Amino acid sequence: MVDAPVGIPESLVTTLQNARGIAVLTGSGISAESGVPTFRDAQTGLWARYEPQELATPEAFARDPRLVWEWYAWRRELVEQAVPNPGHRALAVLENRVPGVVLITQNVDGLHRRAGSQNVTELHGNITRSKCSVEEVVVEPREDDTDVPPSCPNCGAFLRPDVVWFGEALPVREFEEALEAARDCDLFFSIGTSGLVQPAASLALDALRNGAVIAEINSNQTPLSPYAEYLLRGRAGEVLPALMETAFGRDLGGHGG
Ligand code: BV8
Repeated sequence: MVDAPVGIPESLVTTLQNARGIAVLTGSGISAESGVPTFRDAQTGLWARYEPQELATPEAFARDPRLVWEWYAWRRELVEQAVPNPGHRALAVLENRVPGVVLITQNVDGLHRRAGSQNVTELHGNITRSKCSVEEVVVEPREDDTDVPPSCPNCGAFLRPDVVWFGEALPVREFEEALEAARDCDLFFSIGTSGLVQPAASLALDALRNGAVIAEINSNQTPLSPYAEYLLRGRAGEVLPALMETAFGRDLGGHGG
């Protein structure tokens, strides 16, 4: 195990440059530097007294649809004000420089696509989309609908955020894509995730079982750390650009965001 608090290990650069297949799993830590609170940070202000796992459930929505809708409206506002950070942009560069990179995210903030990544698998949905809570189709509220939550224009049921709540199954196609990428890769990056939420957290071990090298980029230790060949301790917004620059040179090309 190579524990590189700041520097980028040469052998990781070589592995990155020669990798046959790369899979990347990101969590809320990669969006922290864009001002999007992680799940384990204390929620701020009004939401300080709620646990995300209490609000991000079908039961909470059934019990208090207004509270849950307002919590997501607050988070959606944060996400819409957020800007992709150098960590997101470095992953867009990686996708440009290495064919076939699969970016799997647990995040629902859409910042990877806004940073220029094209091939993004959103395991837990996307907070900027709404869907009918009965028909499960993605649909936006009518302009003049000021109810909280708003109603489905088709059937009148409550709308809900198009995210996967605790206790809900992940989207089948996305999870199969993620499993395939984890099993086919020879280099698996776990970036900014505490690795506590299943089944996303099992992807890294799937990769390991299939012979991949694990590289973890995180400001803290996680349950995955003991299995990682490379532990890059630090902020994704600093480590990822340094890694890409070392591996691919400075002219990283600009990316929108
Ligand atoms: C399912 C969308 C079954 C919603 C999310 C007991 C044991 C095992 C599993 C379970 C169990 N009991 C219940 C379960 C299952 C449950 C689960 O895993 N629970 C956990 C809490 C134990 N999982 C589920 O319910 C899943 N569904 O199992 O369904 C099923 C099957 C068939 C049919 C029906 C049902 C669904 C899980 C998805 C939940 N939805 N998000 C929303 O956003 O509101 S999960 C949500 O939390 C995120 O998407 C993300 O996945 C997770 C938070 O994790 P992280 O992203 O890792 O964030 P966290 O804050 O924890 O960590 C941040 C990390 O970044 C830290 O390590 C920190 O050090 C680091 N960091 C911070 N800053 C930086 C940084 N690193 C680098 N740079 C920085 N700057």
